[in-house]
Amino acid sequence: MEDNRRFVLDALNSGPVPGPALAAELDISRTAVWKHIDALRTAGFTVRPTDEGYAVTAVPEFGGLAVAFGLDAPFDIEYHESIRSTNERARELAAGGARECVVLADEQTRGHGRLDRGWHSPSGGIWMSVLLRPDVPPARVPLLTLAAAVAVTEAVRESGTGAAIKWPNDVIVGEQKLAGILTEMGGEVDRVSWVVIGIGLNANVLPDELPARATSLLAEGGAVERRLVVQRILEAFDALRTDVDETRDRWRTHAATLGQRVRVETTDGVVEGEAIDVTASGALVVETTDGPTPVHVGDCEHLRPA
Ligand code: BT5
Repeated sequence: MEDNRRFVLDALNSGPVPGPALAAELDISRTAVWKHIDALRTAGFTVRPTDEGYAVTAVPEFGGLAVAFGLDAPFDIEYHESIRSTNERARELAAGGARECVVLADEQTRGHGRLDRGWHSPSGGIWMSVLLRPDVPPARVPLLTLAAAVAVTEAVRESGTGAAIKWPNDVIVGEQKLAGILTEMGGEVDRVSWVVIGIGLNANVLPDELPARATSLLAEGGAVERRLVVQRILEAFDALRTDVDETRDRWRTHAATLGQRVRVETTDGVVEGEAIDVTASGALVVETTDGPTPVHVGDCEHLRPA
């Protein structure tokens, strides 16, 4: 059923299609085709019968089918109006053996950041988790976080908001946080079984629903069509995720952190100096009085331009 629904969506995305042609292509009855069309209408699509067949004339602003319509990336979308946490759900799917997919929600009731910090997720945002089964060693996983940050930054810029990346996982406008990324993984010491990349992007959300030092696309440039922003993020991420060099290059281009004096709090203490680069495993290279020092995890504060 799901595959057929996706096929119908893809066919309609290429232009009007006659019902009998869809039925023949999928080897299903015309009543079954009609049920797919009816489901699209229930999901908020306007589908009109025309001389050339069924034509989509309006797409809902958000939702699983809305994002799948015209999406050029190989992810099935599981959509929830409200859920505790999309990362939690994606981990559950991973434990159940699911392959690559995306969990998307309009609202989260228990969204979280790193170290169990809370993540405000009111209705109107983009809260999503991408479940991956990458064939990479664990040391390569942080690079997927960087690829996600690049994808979010580029999608946001396309929608007209000048954003930049703050190492390791924030997308910022000025000094305010627009998006955060939380990567979780499971596997063995030398083998990754699954990776969940959680992306929280304050989209059509009022700033007074967010914590201090946070901003939203709504506040920066006005409301966006979330389905299009999600599509651009997933497409850019899919194109980048296996390309280490391209990810690093584009990350460097968008990074607000490089060239800044930074203070990074790590579990081994504080590292302070000029941020000069990012490594192939996603570590920030900080030029300290002891020379270039790679920092793998930590909370980074921008002090001032070096
Ligand atoms: C992050 O953590 O920035 C990662 C956030 C990941 C959220 C996504 S939403 C989809 C998926 N499902 C989840 O449950 N999570 C992921 P961290 O660097 O630890 O930053 C957390 C801090 O950001 C909090 O302590 C607050 O200070 C601040 N914060 C909370 N909600 C925010 C929001 N909506 N916008 C900006 N800042 C926020």
